[in-house]
Amino acid sequence: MVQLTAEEKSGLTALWAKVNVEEIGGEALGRLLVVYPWTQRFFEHFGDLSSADAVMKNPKVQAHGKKVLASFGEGLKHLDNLKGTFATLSELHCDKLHVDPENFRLLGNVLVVVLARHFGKEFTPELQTAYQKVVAGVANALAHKYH
Ligand code: HEG
Repeated sequence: MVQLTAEEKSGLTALWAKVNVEEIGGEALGRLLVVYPWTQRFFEHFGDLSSADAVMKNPKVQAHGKKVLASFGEGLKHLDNLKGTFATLSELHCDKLHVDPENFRLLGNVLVVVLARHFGKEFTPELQTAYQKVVAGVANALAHKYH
């Protein structure tokens, strides 16, 4: 459950309209793989991840980051039903991909850092709190079907 005021919701949505999903998604996933290198084990089939530079420039990392962030953006449209929205993806990450759900939290936090870096002062403390709530809610929803 994500508890947001009407102001937080409108702020989130307004900022999201300015997010370049390809750029921010690629950077967030790339930074996850660089900062927490053990997460690379899920992406060994993506090719060269041998250095930070290689990770950040890897086209498969970029493309997958875009896909992940687009999916996250769908969640923003369904803030009152994140568990339902992410149920199928939760099953996929658990049963087929075997991704430890802790990684959803790590990625969420990296995403907040990347947004802060891109938007500077526009990413006010209030917006940051709102985004922190949402990434926590999405991570929780993605972990919901784990058994
Ligand atoms: Mg996941 C595939 C969404 C975090 C590892 N992820 C996918 C797909 C989506 C998605 C939409 C494609 C599913 C399909 O093909 O049907 N992922 C998604 C979200 C979030 C997330 C919304 C968190 C916000 N994923 C995540 C994390 C990891 C991970 C943290 C691992 C550290 N995802 C992962 C892998 C695949 C997907 C290994 C398959 C990639 C491939 O081989 O193409």
